[in-house]
Amino acid sequence: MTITPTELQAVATLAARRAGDHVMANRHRRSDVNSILRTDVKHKLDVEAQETATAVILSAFPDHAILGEETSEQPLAESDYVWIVDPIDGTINFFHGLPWWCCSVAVRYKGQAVAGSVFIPEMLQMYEATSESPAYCNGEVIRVTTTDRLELSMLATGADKWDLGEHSFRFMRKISEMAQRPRILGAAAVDMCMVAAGKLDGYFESGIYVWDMAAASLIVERAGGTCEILKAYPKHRISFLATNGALHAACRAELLPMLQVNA
Ligand code: LIP
Repeated sequence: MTITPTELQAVATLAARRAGDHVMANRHRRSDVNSILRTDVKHKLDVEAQETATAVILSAFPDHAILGEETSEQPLAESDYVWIVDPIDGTINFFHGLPWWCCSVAVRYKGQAVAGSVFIPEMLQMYEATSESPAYCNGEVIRVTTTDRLELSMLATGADKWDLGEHSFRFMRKISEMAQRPRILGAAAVDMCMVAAGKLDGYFESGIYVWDMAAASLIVERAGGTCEILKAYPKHRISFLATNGALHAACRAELLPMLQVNA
């Protein structure tokens, strides 16, 4: 690899920040959507923020590939470097005015995560990591918790966008039984950054997308935690677990069998 992780990190951070700044400057347009679905919104600012991040990435690395939430159906350019962009993770939160959303930019080299940045504009927090660095929040090194008792843990989960029925409720019930307190906060990458920063002990969702976790999973791992795709589905959809490491085996043992029966 000729480009260093630090160089890639700088561009990831700039792309996430510019995307977030664009959304913040247009917060008055939070109802400005292309369509409203039963469990999702297609937001104009999602599209614009992805264009903003893409412009930053391509001006630095014109021949790199970009997988973005808003353009995930398009073919990828041929490159060893693949950037993965979630322009607004937590779109529904943003739409309702809840500040728990972020802009996430990651880059993989030959399939391995090399750098990732998650910008949470309304909290003024920038989370970053490379494959060779610790994880940082606003330049300060962060670490996961040392909680090793599931019944004393705080675990975040989410409502699967495509299946709000019994499938989702089974997992929510299970997380509630496992943790001291469960939380459903609505933005996977923000939740994972909280795991990295030692504010949550773990996070699980039965159905998210690779762009929801690409940057934040590297940040969790570099903060000492453990991340795992428990199950993969077509079109970049996954069941995903991120923990402080100490709780990983216990969480996995509870959740994985449920996924095996839920084809
Ligand atoms: C969202 C996730 C959230 C999950 C939603 C959705 P988006 O991402 O961050 O945790 O519950 O189903 O995937 O669509 O706002 O980028």
